[in-house]
Amino acid sequence: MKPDLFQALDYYNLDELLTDEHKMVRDATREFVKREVSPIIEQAAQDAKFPDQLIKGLADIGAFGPYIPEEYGGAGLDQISYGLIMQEIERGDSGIRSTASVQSSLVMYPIFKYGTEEQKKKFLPKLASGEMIGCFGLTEPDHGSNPGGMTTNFKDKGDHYLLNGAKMWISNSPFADIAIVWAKNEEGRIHGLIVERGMEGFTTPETHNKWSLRASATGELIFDNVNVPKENLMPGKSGLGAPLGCLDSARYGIAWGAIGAAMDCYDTALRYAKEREQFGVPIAAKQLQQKKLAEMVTEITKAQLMAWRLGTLRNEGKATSAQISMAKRNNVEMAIKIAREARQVLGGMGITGEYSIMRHMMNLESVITYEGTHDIHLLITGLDITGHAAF
Ligand code: TGC
Ligand code: FAD
Repeated sequence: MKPDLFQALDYYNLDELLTDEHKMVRDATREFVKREVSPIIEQAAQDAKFPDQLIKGLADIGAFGPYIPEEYGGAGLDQISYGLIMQEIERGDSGIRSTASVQSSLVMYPIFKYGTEEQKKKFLPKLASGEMIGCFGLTEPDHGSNPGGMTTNFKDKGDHYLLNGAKMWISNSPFADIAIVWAKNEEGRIHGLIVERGMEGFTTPETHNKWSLRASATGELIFDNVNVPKENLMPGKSGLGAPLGCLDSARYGIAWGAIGAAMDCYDTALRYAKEREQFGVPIAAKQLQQKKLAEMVTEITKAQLMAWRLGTLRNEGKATSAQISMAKRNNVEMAIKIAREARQVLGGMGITGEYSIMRHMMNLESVITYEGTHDIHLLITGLDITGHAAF
């Protein structure tokens, strides 16, 4: 892969809206990605192997639980810092951002929000330091967009719960130490359970042959009469709103992350267009290539403004789920379109692993599907503005 010459795009001087802390956190993450992620990520994706040597560095830059309070091992940062960290990591690779998103918003967040003090003390510091990795099991083979239909269930056996069922498409499952599992009790009410590797009857087979998110490990969670201690149920919230509340936080992170992938594609295409000569001039001098590049810069700038505004609303506790859905949907679509256009700017070279664009493009096919598909987020906006659920 070519050396990482990335230069960030800030067409509307958005840096002026950031605090010194935001810029420091962002620059530290950018430096980490250049130093640790860029040199190894292409090979990891080609080999379809999660580069677990990155875990400690991700923990050190505060990517695990950026907004979780310091007393539990988190970085105690605000929502803009969290977003900027996701942006910079996804600039390197969506799969690495996935690991950080899942750890922060889908594992640490539910334990922090819905867990007991004992659960927080037991798990959060180890998750923040990367000593422990978690995953989040909501999706099932027959229930993806409609998680409320889940059949994974647990029965009260007096001194423990008996868990049965299966989850699929679970990021980090093959190597996770714990899984946040959403399952129905005997009354059909959804609860979150912390299932630990090593519990008898709990297995996590890996899903192979993905063309997307190849540097991220994806797998299943199988529960065959698993005895889960009662103290592993998170008591703070039940019902579908509990997992969906975690998704709000993760979807917000993706709205920023997708900007990172788009910025990397744009930056690569711009540099290539200035260097590559055809018909005696750089292709950047041709109107058709300028149209592509000018539209990319415009769309990235709009997405940056949306993410920044959403971050300020989240800092004030005012962002709605529907506002988050709109930003996730818009920014991921923006990124995937830019990846496709940027690849064309590179001609044949665009399909090789010499450049990051094709990897981003393939990754974004997962990003546009997980955490709620493109269609589902549109229907969430539809419900919000009309009052009619069309799911
Ligand atoms: P509905 O009846 O609308 O809602 C049920 C209850 O949930 C509440 N609620 C929310 N609460 C918090 N945040 C949200 N975003 C919420 N949306 C809804 C709602 O108020 C209600 O509460 P209550 O108290 O009245 O019971 O539920 P529905 O069954 O009609 O479904 C609505 C729908 C389709 C929007 C929802 O099911 C949905 O979002 N589906 C998409 C599923 C999804 O996003 N799955 C993601 C799996 S995790 C993942 O992909 C991780 S990838 C990680 C990575 O690698 O980065
Ligand atoms: P389906 O729900 O079957 O949807 C198929 C198609 O139908 C889609 O186009 C969808 O938009 C459309 N559709 C569905 N319902 C409607 C409707 N009402 N109206 C119109 N169109 C509709 N899940 C987890 O729980 N944890 C994870 O860590 C996780 N990681 C993932 C990692 C990867 C790489 C991938 C690909 C997925 C991951 N997922 C995870 C699962 C992801 O959230 C689901 O794939 C997603 O929610 C969609 O579910 P589905 O694949 O079953 O598609």
